[in-house]
Amino acid sequence: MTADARRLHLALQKSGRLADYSRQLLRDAGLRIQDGKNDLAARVENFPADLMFVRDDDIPTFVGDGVCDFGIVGENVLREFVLGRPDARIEVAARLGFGRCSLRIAAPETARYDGAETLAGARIATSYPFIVRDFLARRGIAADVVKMSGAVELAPRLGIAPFVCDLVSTGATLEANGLRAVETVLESEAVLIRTLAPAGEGAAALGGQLMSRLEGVLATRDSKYIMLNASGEALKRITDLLPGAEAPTILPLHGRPGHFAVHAVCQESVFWETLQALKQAGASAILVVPIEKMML
Ligand code: PRT
Ligand code: ZN
Repeated sequence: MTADARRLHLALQKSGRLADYSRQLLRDAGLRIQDGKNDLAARVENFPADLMFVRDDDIPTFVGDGVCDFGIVGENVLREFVLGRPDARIEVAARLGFGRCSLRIAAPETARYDGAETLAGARIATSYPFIVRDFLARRGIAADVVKMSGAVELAPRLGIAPFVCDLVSTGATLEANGLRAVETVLESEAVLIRTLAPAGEGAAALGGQLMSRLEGVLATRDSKYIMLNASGEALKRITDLLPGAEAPTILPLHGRPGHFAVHAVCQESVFWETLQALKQAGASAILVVPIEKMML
């Protein structure tokens, strides 16, 4: 393949919890995904990239082998894969902030639990045997890990294992099955992964362009532009309160000596509590506006 003919290959989940968010992220980065008949692959019309739609479990393999340059997958799936293949040629290029969940060990609500030592000699059913074994090994606990590919929460009732280790977001599934979380093994969110397999110069340049667009989208997601007025003596208190703002712009207000306009990009969510605190600190005419595009 010649360098100028090179297109990037991206692996996304075909359907499931990450599928819509993954496509939306690419759209937000300005990529127009061609609506085709083929639901396994799609071309990006305005950027040299092709998308492959696969099971999330296959994404680390494709990226590690260099079949795909990038992929979007949950950290839970990535970590399970990497623990099984420590030489995997994959790096995390960005944390994406969606698909948040935690991998937790749970026990029947009525069972006694006095800390991780309670797990010694017990059986734990999970779809993530490498992660659970690693968690136990780090604590010097010997337990029996049983792999199940689904319906893990049924294991205690079926007599397969008294403990389970499964993903939890709201906790409703655990509750519905009479289980309670006792340990958090991993906090997870979707990540953009990138191959470390040799990909040629054309791919490196394209990858850089894609990353710079995605970083722009991620930076603006929670970012807000905040404007307010304040008197000179309140400035220090106010700028200390601005969440994630590095260097606010401070401009004198025309016709109001000793008063200033403060403009800042806040790289974190701006909550009502923050606005109230700003007001109490002496800010007035506070305006918070979304940022559409940003290139860092
Ligand atoms: O078909 P494919 O293999 O691609 O998809 P999948 O069925 O393996 O995965 P999918 O789409 O269910 O999840 C994809 C990724 O989303 C996971 O690998 C996690 O990184 C992330 N994620 C976020 C979750 C959850 N939240 C989640 N709640 N994955 C699974 N769950 C399960 C949870 O285990 C429970 O059974 O959803 C159920 C509801 O959870 P509660 O706690 O809200 O009741
Ligand atoms: Zn899966």
